[in-house]
This record gives sequence, C-alpha cells and structure tokens, in this order.
Amino acid sequence: MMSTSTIDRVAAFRAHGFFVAPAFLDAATRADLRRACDVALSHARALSQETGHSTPRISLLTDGMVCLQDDPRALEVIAAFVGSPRVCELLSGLARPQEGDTPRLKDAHYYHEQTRHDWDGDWHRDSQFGQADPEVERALVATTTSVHFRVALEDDDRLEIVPGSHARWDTPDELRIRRGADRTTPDMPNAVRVALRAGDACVFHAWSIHRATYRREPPRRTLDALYAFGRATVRRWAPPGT
Ligand SMILES: O=C(O)CCC(=O)C(=O)O
Repeated sequence: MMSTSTIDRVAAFRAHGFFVAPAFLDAATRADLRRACDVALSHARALSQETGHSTPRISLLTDGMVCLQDDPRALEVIAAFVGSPRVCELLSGLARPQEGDTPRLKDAHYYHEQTRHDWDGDWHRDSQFGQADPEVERALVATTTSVHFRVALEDDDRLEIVPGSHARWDTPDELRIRRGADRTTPDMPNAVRVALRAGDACVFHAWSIHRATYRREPPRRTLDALYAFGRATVRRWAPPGT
C-alpha cells in the first residue's frame, strides 16, 4: 500500500518530471556526507587543473575511486548512502510498469562551485548524449526511465527544468535550442528553477529538458546519483562476419 506522500511524489513525478523532498537529511548526516564528498573533491582538485575546477562535477564511484583510495571510510559513506533503502524508497513507483521497480545505480557525482570563471550550461535531455539521431533518441525517451536523485549539501538553486518535458517530445522551439547553435540561451520557454535548501533532496527525470549555470559563488556541494530502470542493454557478442 503506497502512503499519501508516496502517491504525491509519484503524481508530481508523472506530471512534472521532478519533485523535491524537503529536509531529507538531518544536520549530522549532511555533515558526514559532505566530509566524505569533500575528500574526493580535494583530491580531484589537487590532481587536475580542470577536474573539480572548471568541470560541473566530479565522478565519485568510477573515476572518483582514485580520489577516495586513501580514505575507504569516505567511499563507504557515499556508497552506503546512494545504495540505501531510504534513497531507493524515494525512487519506488517512478519507473514504467514494464521496467520493474529496481533502480540500477550508474554513478554518483559531486557538483561543485567553479574556481576559475562563471559559465552557463547547455539545455539538454541526458538521452541526447550518444544519440546523434533525434528519432532514435525520441524512441528512447518514449520507452525508458532514468532518474537523478540529488541532495544539496549546501543551498543550491543552479538547476533549471522544463516541467512536463520528460513525458513528451520537444516543441519546435525546444528542439531548436537543445540541438541548435544557442544551447545556453536564458530564453527556454516555461523553464523553472529548482531551489534546494541544504539537506533537501530532489529527484528528476534524466530525459527532462534541463540545464544548470555554473558560478564561483556561493559554494555548491550537491551529491547526485544517476539510476536507470529496466534491463541493462546486453550486446550479444557475435563472431566476426556473422
Ligand atoms: O545540476 C547540474 O549542474 C545539471 C546537471 C545536469 O545537467 C546533468 O547531470 O545532466
């Protein structure tokens, strides 16, 4: 039996493609997670002039393993959180019926403030990456679910989303912006800003049209994990020439 808050959350996700769970973390858990993620960010910044400086985010569980190898406790805190029943519960009911209800973790990232210059990100659906053909992308959007779960470890109002765009294909204006020459325009019709207070969580559909703007101030420290539903795509090996 779904609780009322679960029903509200699922309804908001279906209608808008995102929802906010206010005060998802208490102060102690937030401080613990922030400490763990900051270990990785400090290492990344020490190792690279780009990663952690002019990138929007660092990867915590794939490339980020290097940054956490001297601090297994930090890795444990992050991995335990993104795999926790509490986070998975927040994702329940979001997938399409044929995809099942088990989220598959793809990676976790740490979004951070810039150290060099401010810049504006491109409007996109995550589905467009790796899909050169918009018609192939359109089929992916129509049949699959992929979600970002994020929790702000400092106040974060950088993300903008076009509500409802997860459930339909682009309008002509959206397609022109998203796949055109002016992908960073501030003039995306109907976009809303998602303002999170430290400790708030947000879940949004990765196929929604969204972007963020990246600034040196204030500090940005948002942990974001990406999950897919349904079966992983398995490419069958075939001998050459078959
Ligand atoms: O919050 C952000 O910086 C934007 C995230 C984003 O665009 C993405 O992960 O696809």
